[in-house]
Amino acid sequence: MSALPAADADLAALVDRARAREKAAVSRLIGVFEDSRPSAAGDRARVLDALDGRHPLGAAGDEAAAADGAAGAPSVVLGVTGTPGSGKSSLLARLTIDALAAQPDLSIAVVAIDPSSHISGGSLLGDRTRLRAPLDDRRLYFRSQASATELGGLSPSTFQVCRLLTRLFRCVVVETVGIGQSEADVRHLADRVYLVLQPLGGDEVQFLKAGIIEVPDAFILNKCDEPSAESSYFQLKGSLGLARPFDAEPPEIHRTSARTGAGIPELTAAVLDAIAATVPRTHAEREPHFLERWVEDEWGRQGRRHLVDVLGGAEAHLAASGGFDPAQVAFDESIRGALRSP
Ligand SMILES: Nc1nc2c(ncn2[C@@H]2O[C@H](COP(=O)(O)OP(=O)(O)OP(=O)(O)O)[C@@H](O)[C@H]2O)c(=O)[nH]1
Ligand SMILES: [Mg+2]
Repeated sequence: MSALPAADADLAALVDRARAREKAAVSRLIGVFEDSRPSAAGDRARVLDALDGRHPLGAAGDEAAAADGAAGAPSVVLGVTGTPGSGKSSLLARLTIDALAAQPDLSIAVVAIDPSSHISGGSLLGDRTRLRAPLDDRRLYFRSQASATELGGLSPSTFQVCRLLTRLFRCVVVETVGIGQSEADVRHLADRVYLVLQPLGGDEVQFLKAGIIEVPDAFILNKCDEPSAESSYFQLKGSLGLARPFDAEPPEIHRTSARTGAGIPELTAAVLDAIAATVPRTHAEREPHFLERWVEDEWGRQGRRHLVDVLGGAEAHLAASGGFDPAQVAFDESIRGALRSP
C-alpha cells in the first residue's frame, strides 16, 4: 500500500508542507524514501518530480524553496564520521544551533546513523538538542536511522533519505561511525567529510590503524578538556604527515570540547565557510555508487554480476532507465526475469 495520498492535489499539499519544512510532513515523506520495496520507487519519483518542478504539482515559485535555493543553490552534504563515542552527536548538537543562530537563512537536516540499535525512534541527539533549540524552529530537522551493521555503517536508505532532504534543506549532515564500508559510502554521499577523534591513551599508531585517515577533508579532535588531548593533537598531526604525504596543504585539525564549548565557535565558523565554498555534487553523480550498493544489499553477488554482465554496469543502467527510481524497478524486473528463465 502506498504511504502517499493517491490524489495529486493531496500529494501537492503534502509536498508544499514539506517544502515549508513542517516536521510531520517531512517525516511522512521520509517514510517513502526509507521503504526499500521496489513498489515505493514509483512514489519516490512522484515526490521528486513534484519537488523538482517536473510535474504540474510542483509549480515553481514556492517561497521556502526559493529562499533556500532548493531549486537554486543545491544543498551541501556534510559527512561527520569517527570512532564510536568520540562525541559526534554532542558536537553536532552545539554546532547546528550555533550555525543557525549565525545565519538566519540557513537550514540543516541531520541524519544520524545510530550504531546502538536498541535505541530506536527518538534519537538521543534529538532529545539533547531540543533542550537548546527553539521547539518550533523549522530550520532544523533530525532523523535517526538504525544502522545496517553493528559497527554503524550507513543504512541502505541513507542515500534515499538524502535525496529528499537535499531538496528541502540547505545543508544535510550525515553522522555515522567510520568503520569499514561506511567510509567509502560517506565519501560518495558527502561533499565534505569531517572525522571526529578523541584523545588517545598515548598510542600513536591508533590514528593510523584506524585506516580512516585518508578519507576526511578535515579533522576534529574532540574532548580537548581531557588531559591527554594536547599530546594526542601532536600525535595526530604527525600521523597525518606520514599517512597523507601528498596533501598540498596539511588538512584542518579542529580542537574542540563539546562539554565545555571550547573551540566550537571556531569550528562553526569554519563549517559555515565550507558550506558557502563547497560546490556540491549533483544528485546524478551520487547515483551509480548507491545503485550498486542497493543491488548488493538486495541481491548480493549474483545481483552485482547481473548489473555488470547483463545491464552494462550502474552508469549504463541508470542512463538507460532514465533515473534512479526507474532503474530500481527495471533492475528488479530484469533479474527476476533472468532467474525465471531456464
Ligand atoms: N569529556 C568530554 N566528553 C564528551 C565530549 N563530547 C562528548 N562527550 C561524551 O562522550 C560520550 C559520547 O558522546 P556522543 O556525542 O554520543 O558520541 P558519538 O560519537 O555521537 O557516539 P556514537 O554515535 O555512539 O558513536 C557521551 O558520554 C558524551 O557526554 C567532550 O568534549 N568532552
Ligand atoms: Mg552519535
